[in-house]
Amino acid sequence: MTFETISVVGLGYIGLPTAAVFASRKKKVIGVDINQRAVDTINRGEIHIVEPDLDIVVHAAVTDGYLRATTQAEPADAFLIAVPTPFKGDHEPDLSYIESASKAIASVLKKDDLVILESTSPVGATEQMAAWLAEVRPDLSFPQTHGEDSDIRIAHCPERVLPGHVLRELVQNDRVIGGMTAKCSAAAVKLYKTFVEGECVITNARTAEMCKLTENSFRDVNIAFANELSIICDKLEINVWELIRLANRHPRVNILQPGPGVGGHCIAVDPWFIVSKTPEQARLIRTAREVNDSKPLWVLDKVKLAVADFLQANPEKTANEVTIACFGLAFKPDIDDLRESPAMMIAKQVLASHLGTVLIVEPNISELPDDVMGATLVDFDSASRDADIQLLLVDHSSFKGKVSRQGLIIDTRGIW
Ligand code: SAJ
Repeated sequence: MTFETISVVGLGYIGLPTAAVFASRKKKVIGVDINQRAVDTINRGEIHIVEPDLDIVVHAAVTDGYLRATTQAEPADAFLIAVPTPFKGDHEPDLSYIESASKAIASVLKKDDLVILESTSPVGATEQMAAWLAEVRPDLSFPQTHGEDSDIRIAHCPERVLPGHVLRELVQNDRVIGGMTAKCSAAAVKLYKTFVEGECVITNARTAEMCKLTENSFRDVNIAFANELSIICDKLEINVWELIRLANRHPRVNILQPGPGVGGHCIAVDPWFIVSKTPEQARLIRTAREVNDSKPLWVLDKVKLAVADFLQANPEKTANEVTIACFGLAFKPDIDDLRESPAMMIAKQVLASHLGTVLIVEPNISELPDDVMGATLVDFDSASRDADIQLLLVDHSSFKGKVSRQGLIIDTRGIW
């Protein structure tokens, strides 16, 4: 089996880098996305997302003729589905993007093709995808009914790359490959070995699905532990960062860092996929989500208390004369991604409830998003000079070592 043409469905933060890396290994890659603007941008050799060095790799792949984007599925030897899996209503996983992607490729499938689900998915999603494919193509046989003799091979291979380091981690990280049969796994390993230098470790599809959810839940639970400690320490008047540094000197203790909450599109979402399948059993995982989701509210209470303290110390002033500066909006340090960001949520609420001026320092953007339009985007020095309350929300490198000395400080990241 050879993979001359590879189709990547969903050209976002995972799909586009994956497509570009396959193309950089001289595979013919057809990228498919429903977003016409993204398709046009890529076909110009440009990118619509922010990720270091991705622009260079995509530009080369398109100019050399190995990568092309389209809105319509086309025949290929292997298909990788990398579409979003958000949750809906009561934290139930929404598989509708996987459903439309699988139905879109089903019509162009041919005997011996390989279909890989890369999207982070609840346990059972790969089998569900196989069922959707079979529904559209009764003329082909699938592993769920024909085992090793099936015409089509199917596997789950979750992505595990860290935003900001995607191109390096795509190549270097180990991959968990969960085929629906042994032949499916072997085919997927062969495909990934085109560029993966890490080990490709074989398991079944359900374990691969659960493995990805477990990795992100592990991190979420560990961050929740740190966040809960920070609230406890605040009550007990102990410096939580010093405490964690000391505890981490124990050879078997490794606590993560507290912050204003957990953001991004993965760690704050994926644990719910475990909770929604096994609500009775996943008690700790659910509580960790609740602890992390409530941390921004705790920070907002701290801001209210700081304003009250400031007014008490400065009785000549009124609330509308108090200036608050928010340092950082991104969901984590040194990126410009403001989506699903606890810092952004806190800044928005501060702006909505505070009567005085709100300043924002975010070195990675050039204009404020609509949600915080009423605030003023300023540089570090002006904010630290003009604000009465300094609220540090993101530990961007450029904020480190530059302590803001003026006014009351609320440091949610422990860098000041
Ligand atoms: N955070 C803390 N304290 C910490 C570490 C992180 O508050 O000690 C916060 C961050 O500020 C951020 C959030 O957690 O708001 C998530 O950031 P992150 O750097 O932990 O993770 P992501 O969402 O950028 O990427 C994660 C990674 N998963 C793990 O490290 C287990 C990545 O490898 C996955 O590929 C990615 O999720 C994904 O796509 O699932």
